[in-house]
Amino acid sequence: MKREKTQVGIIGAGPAGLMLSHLLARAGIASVIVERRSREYIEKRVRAGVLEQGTVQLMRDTGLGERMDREGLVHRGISLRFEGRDHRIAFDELTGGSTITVYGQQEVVKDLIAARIAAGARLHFEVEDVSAHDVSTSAPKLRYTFAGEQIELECDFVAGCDGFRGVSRDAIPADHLVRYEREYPFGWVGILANVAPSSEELIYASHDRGFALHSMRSPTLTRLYVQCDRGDTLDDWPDGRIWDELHLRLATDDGFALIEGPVVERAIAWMHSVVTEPMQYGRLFLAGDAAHIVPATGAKGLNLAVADVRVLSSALDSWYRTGSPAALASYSDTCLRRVWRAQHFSNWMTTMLHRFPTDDAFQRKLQIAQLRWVSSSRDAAASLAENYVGIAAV
Ligand code: RFL
Ligand code: PHB
Repeated sequence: MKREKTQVGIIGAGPAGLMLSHLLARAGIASVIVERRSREYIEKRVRAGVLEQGTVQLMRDTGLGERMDREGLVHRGISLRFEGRDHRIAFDELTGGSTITVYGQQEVVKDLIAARIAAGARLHFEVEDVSAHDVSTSAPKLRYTFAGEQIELECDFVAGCDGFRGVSRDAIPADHLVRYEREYPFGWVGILANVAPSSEELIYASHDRGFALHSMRSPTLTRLYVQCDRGDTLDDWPDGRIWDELHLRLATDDGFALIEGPVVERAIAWMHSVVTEPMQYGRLFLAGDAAHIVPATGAKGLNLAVADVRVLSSALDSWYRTGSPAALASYSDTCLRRVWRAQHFSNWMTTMLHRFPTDDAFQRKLQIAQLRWVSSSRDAAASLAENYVGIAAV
């Protein structure tokens, strides 16, 4: 077994792990990232699309803003579509100027990888059998196999940034963790179509047949989602059925025309909320989807991952600079305040916009009443807007 050393051992090269390594490097703290997938795989993984203002600003402030500012699409609002009409939520007017930016998660990941590699980072792809050890001592370790060689990496700290299906949580004794969870009885069939978006802004549609979302990645790439039943497979959703449902659910009284195009990517995502508390055990810190996931309706997952590692990098910086463990000790509580705000918002958006199998006609009337209120009361619309663009203080 070959022995290596670093200050912070990071499991996972998603947005959380890569951004953490980037922020630590700026503070002069060394890290090693171990990722089980290939670089090509993670750069192609199509996921989130919406960056909060704070995420955008962090990218800019840390030298990652150049391509995002050129190619990202700044949006000043979204549309809630129901009863055949659009109801615009004007983020900038309602929040004192805040906006969101549509820039694909895989683009953020590409930019982070390029920046890390240019800075000479130790970023290892296709690493196998990663496990964390001795995390309750002052000498935690990662063990893994890389290029056929078994490695033991001695660290000061371990960051579990390995997503929802990662292994870092396994290093925490079960009786130290509480898991809060809600499964929704539906998912989203998502497609990426090689065609210009049919609308300039995102459209969140609540229809008697279920939810649909019109989003985009660029002036020539449209991202679309339709609510499906839990347990459906992609075989249940040939392209024709997806387009038919999108046309029905996105229809308006004034003849909205959804433009079809070749489907270049398709996947199903289940709507699920999970929080594991606390987000720390000894010298192991969980960040991003490894600690919590939200249903995609609020567009919060990637933004929460970035917010976590921002808190973690500054707490580690404080420990290395002053020797004080205070900021590290409050990491979990600090993050969980934002996480639960985002959980509430994501749950609220999800229940307001989707059709549940148990919903009756009464429930649908309530849903429509709520949608009318959110889009007609300035205070209600401002609350949606404030949460969507990202709350600075929670
Ligand atoms: P990731 O991105 O899952 O990265 C974890 C990384 O760890 C690796 N890994 C391991 N490496 C080594 N050893 C192991 N044993 C490992 N196990 C796992 C994985 O290969 C991976 O590279 O987690 P991270 O960094 O916490 O980032 C979280 C985000 O990816 C996630 O929250 C968002 O994609 C959620 N999400 C959205 N978030 C937004 O903020 N805005 C959106 O608009 C938005 N839309 C979405 C979404 C997620 C979706 N899906 C597919 C669930 C839309 C969809 C459809
Ligand atoms: C996306 O563009 O992929 C997207 C946008 C908004 C969401 C979720 C996903 O709420």
